[in-house]
Amino acid sequence: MDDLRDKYIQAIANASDEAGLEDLRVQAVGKKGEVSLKMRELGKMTNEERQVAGPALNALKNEINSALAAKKEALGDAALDERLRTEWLDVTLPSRNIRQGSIHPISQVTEEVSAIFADMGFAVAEGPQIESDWYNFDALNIPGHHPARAEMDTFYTHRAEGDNRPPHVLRTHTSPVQIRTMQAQGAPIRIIAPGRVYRADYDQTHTPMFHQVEGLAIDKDISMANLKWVLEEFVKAFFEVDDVELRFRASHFPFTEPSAEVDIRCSWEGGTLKVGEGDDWLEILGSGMVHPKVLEAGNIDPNEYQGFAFGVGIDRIAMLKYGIPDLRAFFDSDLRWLRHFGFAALDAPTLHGGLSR
Ligand code: 2NL
Repeated sequence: MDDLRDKYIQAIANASDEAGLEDLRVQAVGKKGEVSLKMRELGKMTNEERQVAGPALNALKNEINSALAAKKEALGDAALDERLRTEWLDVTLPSRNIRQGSIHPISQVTEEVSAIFADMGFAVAEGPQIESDWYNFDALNIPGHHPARAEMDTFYTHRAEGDNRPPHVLRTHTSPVQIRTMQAQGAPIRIIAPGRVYRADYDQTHTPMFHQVEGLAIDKDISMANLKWVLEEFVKAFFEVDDVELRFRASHFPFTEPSAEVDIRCSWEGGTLKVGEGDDWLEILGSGMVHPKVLEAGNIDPNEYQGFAFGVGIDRIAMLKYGIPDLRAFFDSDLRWLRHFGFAALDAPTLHGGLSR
């Protein structure tokens, strides 16, 4: 027994990995191991012999098991120490290889628009993409029977069976964010609400998810003149030109009165867009003075306050500014396309540092 003990305690001490240790366990105390075989011999012994050999064999088995467990833990610690020694990474080092990822043009343009409006005192507001029909429609003066509801190609969610409340919708515009801001903050307000919007439409110029930015300014003496100045500043800064001519065309939206669509003077000479020169007009946004009923839905008194609002398609102005020919490529996640049209990851757009370079 002393020979067995010396042999295995020594071998366990010398084991260099967990696989070798497991082999030793099988050899010593496994079902057919040496200690186990010795224990089977107990049956052939006399009572006196067994009373001595039994406890001694049990003690030996326990001693070997303890040695195995202790060595296994030591080997595990050593393996972890080795991993910690070889796999460490200094996270305080400056980053390298930042060219591997790029900023999507839609993210870039959203940041550019936010920087421009931040400079004019507008905050960025956000809200849910799944909305009640009240926030998406009723609050915006689009009642249940209104044709605009049908025209919007709205995605509806399902209610549980027997639940007769109106279904939620995927927001068809970011206007609900502005209603929520009116209710939560009250007047005065200067916000833009950029984000994803949804309409069930898919062809060359429409995707079922796209991006919009709306703007809202409410105060005691806001007029169309303020709208015109803000939009002129926006278009000049966004297209990075010194001068631009805007054309306001009378239009109609349920949520503004009066309403105007805005075109900018441009040329398409040689197939590339030049903003601010030429004889063409490019429609880029819709706008107007917030309808009194919409102010009321936001708990703002229309006798005390007025405001202007506008909406721009982010995907569309991104295509125009960066010469991106196909809308659907925005959402293909094609790495070659992303590398070609993407922006440097650490190059945040600012008015002083340059929006796009
Ligand atoms: C378009 C037209 C527009 C608005 C959006 C708005 C929001 C509130 C109140 C009043 Cl809360 N108006 N938004 C106003 C006019 C036009 O978008 O053609 N967008 C691409």
